[in-house]
Amino acid sequence: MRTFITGIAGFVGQHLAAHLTAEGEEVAGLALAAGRRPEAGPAGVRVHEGDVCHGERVRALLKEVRPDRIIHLAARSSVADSLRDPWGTFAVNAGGTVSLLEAAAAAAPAARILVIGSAEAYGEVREEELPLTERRPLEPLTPYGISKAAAEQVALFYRRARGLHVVVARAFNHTGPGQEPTFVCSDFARQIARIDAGRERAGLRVGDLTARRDFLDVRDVVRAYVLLLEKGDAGEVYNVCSGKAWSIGEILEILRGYAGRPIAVEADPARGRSEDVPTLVGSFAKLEAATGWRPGIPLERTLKDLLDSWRAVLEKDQRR
Ligand code: A2R
Repeated sequence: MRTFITGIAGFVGQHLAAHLTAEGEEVAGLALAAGRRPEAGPAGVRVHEGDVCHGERVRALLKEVRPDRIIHLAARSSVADSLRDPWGTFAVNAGGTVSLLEAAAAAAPAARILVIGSAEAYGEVREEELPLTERRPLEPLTPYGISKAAAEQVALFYRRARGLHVVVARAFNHTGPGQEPTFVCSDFARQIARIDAGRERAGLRVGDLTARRDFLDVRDVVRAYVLLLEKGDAGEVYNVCSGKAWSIGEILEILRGYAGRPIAVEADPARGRSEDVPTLVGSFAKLEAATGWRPGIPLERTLKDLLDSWRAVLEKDQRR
């Protein structure tokens, strides 16, 4: 079985490549030429450089790799960035999905394909609508959410009109070792590791702590993605979530509990987000019914592993 992963050098891409190679699968992928860590990935993984929006390049790569499965992770993944550069986010997230699926229709029409949507596409939801099921209409509030809602529609179009075997994963928040510190859990963990190591004297800077999110461990997420490729129905959308909401403040307290010293907290208005959605929590009943998947790793362990991974990064830096 050969799997082609777009966005393979990103956070989820690296975990996914590691998961698949550990299962003995053949893995190839696409990373931005100018992107970070284009060489990343476990041994035996073939990483090709290119932009997912360049249809000809993607088509040529699919012809060369001849994948049985494609997982489309390449994206501008930050809500905050999407507010600064809505067009860039839309071009990559929606346009890149068109580009990939056009290429797949021409060069890998029999491949099973998973397109990654986002819970940000649900928009502002009322308490009584929680936990969200896939039937809840999408009313995105941010350029990122809009771009992901569009990517889903693109995926469903290629199923309907071109007969591709496309499944959509609607991913809620996820975190774990290797996540960029532009995301809140990783930001807090990195700051705590730096304060603990005496590299930072100021307190831990935080934005809005009230938003409530449904967090999964990235290792549970990649397991869900592979199961969806194997068992998901084409043309269907599946929430990938834990079913539990954690406030950002609760996450902060768990991480502070792992610190080696008391950690002062300072409010940083620059870390707040004006267009934020107050609460997102989903139901994974449809995913479980289709695949048997359930979340396996408790958030406390995920956060501990994340903090330990930042500690290891700092130690490595210090030894240089
Ligand atoms: O922006 P970079 O240099 O970090 O590269 C990102 C890459 N990427 C692209 N690849 C090919 N062509 C493009 N035009 C393009 N633009 C961005 O996609 C990065 O290596 C990867 C996405 O990885 P992360 O930003 O680490 O996101 P993560 O957490 O792995 O999320 C995977 C998927 C995304 O579709 C998210 O929107 C969704 O799950 O939550």
